[in-house]
Amino acid sequence: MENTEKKKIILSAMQPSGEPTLGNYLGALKNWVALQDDYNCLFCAADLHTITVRQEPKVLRERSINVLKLFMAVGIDPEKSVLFLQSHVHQHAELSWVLSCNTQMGELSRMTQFKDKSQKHADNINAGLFTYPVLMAADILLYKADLVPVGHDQLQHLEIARDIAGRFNHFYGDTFTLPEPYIQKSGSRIMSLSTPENKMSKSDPNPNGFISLLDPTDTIIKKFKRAVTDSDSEVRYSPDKPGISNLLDIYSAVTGKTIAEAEKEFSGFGYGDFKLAVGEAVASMLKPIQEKYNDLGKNPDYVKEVYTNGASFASRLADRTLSKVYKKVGFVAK
Ligand code: AQP
Repeated sequence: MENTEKKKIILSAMQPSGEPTLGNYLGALKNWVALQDDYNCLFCAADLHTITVRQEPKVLRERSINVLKLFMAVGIDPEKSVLFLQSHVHQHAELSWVLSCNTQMGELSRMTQFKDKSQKHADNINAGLFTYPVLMAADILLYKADLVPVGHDQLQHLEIARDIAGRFNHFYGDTFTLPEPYIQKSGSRIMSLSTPENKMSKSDPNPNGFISLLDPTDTIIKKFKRAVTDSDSEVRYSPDKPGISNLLDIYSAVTGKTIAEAEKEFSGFGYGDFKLAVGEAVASMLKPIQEKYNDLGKNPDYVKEVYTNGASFASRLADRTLSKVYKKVGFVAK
């Protein structure tokens, strides 16, 4: 990343909480690739965030590297963008502490993701789950990100990051850039194949609910064949047909055809033919990504070099902000 260019800064992250899904690709990764030429981009595997839900340490380590490999396999170019692991840049956790002392309990308790996740993980409602938005604010503010690509589910977290930044600037003088949401042009919310009322998630315990970016072709076809639809047989987009509408969204995003074109293409065909066509389109889109991913697997030294260089670059940027913050709050310089 050329720091001297006057391009706007974009930061985005993905949790290594499972194998990234088709939802992660269509809703985030595909857009990230497109942003690289016009912005200075930093992309990280958000491993610090991931431990808000209990993880198997060995699996987390593997998934963290795999997420970075997938970033590269989908087309994020380490020559253009900064790729790193969040835990490799210690300033994230340090800024998060300072920001948490400038965040109100009341603000955090309004976060819907906290309410959702604490219901989902009722046996482990830890303080990290509650303060998650503060760490996310630190991720963004450390790099003076102008823009943060967010889905609607993350808008509330971006707003709190802006509130925290604004409050800090008010008390201590101008320090942080107030980030704006970058609402992506494409990328509707992809829903679960087994429960189309819920979004497709990589940590879904039911593997039939999601398409992993690494699923082999026959698994992809099988999962689409099993996708929950309805008793009707018409391929039509409608709120009372969430399963078929989701498949139409996927087909449209993958082929570039409009929903109307897709409906026309499958008019008179049964669900079986349609599901097979969606499965085949997804599998052929993922094939080159999987090939690149497998090639990267043969070159772990290169992958390590990418995330090591990424972390040292990110750390230098982050340190400028953190040093300024420490000075402003009254810590003694080393
Ligand atoms: N189903 C989805 N459709 C469209 N976009 C999605 N994203 C996630 N799921 C979908 C987008 O992917 C980016 C990275 O997400 P994340 O890993 O930081 O967390 P998440 O949104 O919680 O993703 P998951 O897959 O659902 O993870 P788990 O299972 O751990 O909760 C974000 O930009 C998100 O909008």
